[in-house]
Amino acid sequence: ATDFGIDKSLRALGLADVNNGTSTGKNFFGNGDPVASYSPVDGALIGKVSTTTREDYEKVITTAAEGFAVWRTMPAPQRGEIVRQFNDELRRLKEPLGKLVSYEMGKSYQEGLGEVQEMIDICDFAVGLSRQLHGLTMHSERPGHRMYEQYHPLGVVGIISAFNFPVAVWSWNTALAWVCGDACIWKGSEKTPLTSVACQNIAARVFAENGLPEGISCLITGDYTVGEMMTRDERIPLVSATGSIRMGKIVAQAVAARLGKSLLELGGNNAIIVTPDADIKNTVIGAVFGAVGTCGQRCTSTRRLIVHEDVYDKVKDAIVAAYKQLRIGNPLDEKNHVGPLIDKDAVARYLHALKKVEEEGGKVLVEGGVISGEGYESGCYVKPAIAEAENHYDIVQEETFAPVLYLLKYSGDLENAIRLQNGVKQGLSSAIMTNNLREAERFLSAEGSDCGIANVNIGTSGAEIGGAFGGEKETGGGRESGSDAWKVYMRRQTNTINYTTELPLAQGIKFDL
Ligand code: UN1
Repeated sequence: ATDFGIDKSLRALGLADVNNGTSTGKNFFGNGDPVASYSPVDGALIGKVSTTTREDYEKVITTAAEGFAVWRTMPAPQRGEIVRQFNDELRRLKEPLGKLVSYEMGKSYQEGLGEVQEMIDICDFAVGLSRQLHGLTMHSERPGHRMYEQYHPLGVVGIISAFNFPVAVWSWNTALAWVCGDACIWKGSEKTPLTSVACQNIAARVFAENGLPEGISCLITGDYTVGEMMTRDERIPLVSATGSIRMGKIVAQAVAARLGKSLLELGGNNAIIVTPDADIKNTVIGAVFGAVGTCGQRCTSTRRLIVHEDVYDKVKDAIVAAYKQLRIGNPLDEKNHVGPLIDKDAVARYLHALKKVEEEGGKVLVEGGVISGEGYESGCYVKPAIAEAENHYDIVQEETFAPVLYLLKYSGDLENAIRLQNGVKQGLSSAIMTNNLREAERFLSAEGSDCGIANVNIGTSGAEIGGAFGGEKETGGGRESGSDAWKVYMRRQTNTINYTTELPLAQGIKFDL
């Protein structure tokens, strides 16, 4: 794969030897069978990464625990300084890393760069946060007593991330966990193992240059059985998992069985409500990017468009016309909007959704299908499709990780649209397009959207790192990234100090000896 500078990027990321070889990366023990990474862009083998055996895992967890013992005693602002250095490396390597993300995962180069930008942003955020891990002080009910709370590092944190954001989601977790004083063990997706090794190499270098133990950042590789080693391991107080609802339920149960904490960021079934007062031009931009960006493989992708009958035909025509302009092809070629799906299984699920929506009575407006011929040899390129459907269809109730957009019609009051929008099991992201203040505020009110993210006059995807990211219901309830999401990576301790010569009991209890 010499086109588009892939080899050069691999070299810049220290991955030159992975070309058809086996890489273990830095500080990463892997003696299991190697997993091969094939690019969905051109079907080529990019490299192989060894997987983690049970024995390897024991070494990793020991190394991580040793790393944690040192790291937790370092003042938080000094930990922030390490994250700042890590971020310098990300800035320096933004292009090669963005390119590798694009090549290994299939999203457009612009989106690959955008993903690395999210890493840079969260690191900036984490550096500032390293001086702001604040607790509260309280007034004690007893004289001569002081009460306050403080946040301590939690321990070794497990991170399970998905193929669709192979680097950003790790960094949302790890940048915060690091300034909070935790060591991290990351299991990236087995579909994108090379981006994981690239990130691990950067982190390992920064820790080594600062004379810090390697175990503060660890990587494990493999399928769900490797993830299970972490979810069942009581030495891991927190498991943060991003992926499907099916996976999340398994993780949650395994972690809960040992009373550990889990942070879940699972599927979405995100809708944009388009009211009669919507700006149609902006609606088209928001909806089309939301539905076809990352080839519909974001957890925030727009799956449903809930349009008022008064503007339905206008919106429908404008969106269908916009889809005709879409260029599908090699995502490294910046003239293309849409790259491939991750693999052939994803293509099969996409085709199933198209078949199912018709079987349930839907009407296809923009025909889908797999694209073949020159430039499309990987078999993973598909046409973004649109179908008119109804919210209660089984297939509409599901999250299909592909560029299939369902057009739903509502009539009457906004309440009807909100009912449809909330009428799914998932609760991640939502949006309304309207210039009507009353409608916008109702959508954001307690009787409005039930999602973790609710936007006005922008689409459902592309959240900034500064806000807490996550959703309700089957999306899992976790919050990552900005706001006060850092608190989950620390343990809170309430301290009461008596500086008198007496020992009065709380609640006025008398206990005379
Ligand atoms: C994901 O798809 O798992 O809001 C994360 C967005 C991105 C993150 C998506 N910032 O679309």
